[in-house]
Amino acid sequence: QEYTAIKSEVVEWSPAAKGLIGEKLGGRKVFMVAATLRPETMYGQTNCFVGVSIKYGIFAVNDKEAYLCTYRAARNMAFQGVTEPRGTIDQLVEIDGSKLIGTRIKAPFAINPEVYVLPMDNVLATKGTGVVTSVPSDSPDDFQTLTDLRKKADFYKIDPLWAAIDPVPVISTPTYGELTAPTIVKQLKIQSQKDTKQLLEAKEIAYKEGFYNGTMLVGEFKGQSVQDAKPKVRESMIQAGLAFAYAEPEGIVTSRSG
Ligand code: ZZB
Repeated sequence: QEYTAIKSEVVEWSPAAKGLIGEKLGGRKVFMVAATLRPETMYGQTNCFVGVSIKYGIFAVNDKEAYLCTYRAARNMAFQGVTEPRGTIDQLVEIDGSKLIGTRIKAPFAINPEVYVLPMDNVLATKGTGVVTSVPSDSPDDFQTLTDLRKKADFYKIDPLWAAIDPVPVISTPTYGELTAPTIVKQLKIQSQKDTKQLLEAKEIAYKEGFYNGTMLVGEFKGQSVQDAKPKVRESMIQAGLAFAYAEPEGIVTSRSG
């Protein structure tokens, strides 16, 4: 499975993270790294998700940069030549996902340039980097999680301000309009992020509709089909130093084969 790894620079740590990290970064900039199959949707990022019971690390890439992701992802990256020298895994800090909530990060290429880190129940530690960038306009899981967080901010222990950005229309589809994911979630009468079976169905529909019938509403490739724009947005992000290729070794991808 070939993902695009998106680099979101940390702008301001949550108080819990700041206390833990202290002086351990050696002056490096930290980027949260999210694995995505849909680089063309990055214009519509509204927040970033982590699992509260997942353990993350901050790993040195070189003297200037460090990446925040799971240990498993850091090891894959090391062997894919992301770190210097190749194969190096240098963990500077270990940190629980719960401590990252409320951290403010840059959202590369997004219409909203800065977003907050929020909790999601269904983040898998065994897939991608364990960090998920949220695009509620086009991802049913993201839209439903954002909806849950807004309804029950106290329960999820978040400041409502962190979940305040509305879904941004970035792709239009003939069947579902400019907000494909919210429309599908409503049609399937999905109520919560716990409705995992219906969310899986919604995701399949949204993937197919977006890929085969979607048209870009924003960005450098506005007006082009998603099929044409997808590799171009990816390349553009890589050229800008805001993304890199990240492959998941075969045989351990948990939810989906395609
Ligand atoms: C942004 C995005 C925008 C995504 C979209 C999807 C969609 P899949 O399809 O199951 O192989 N993801 C990545 N890592 C994790 C994780 N550890 N736990 C849970 N979810 C994760 O998974 C690939 C997608 O699942 C990724 O692409 C990421 O969300 C999320 F408009 O990134 B995506 C219709 C989907 N639309």
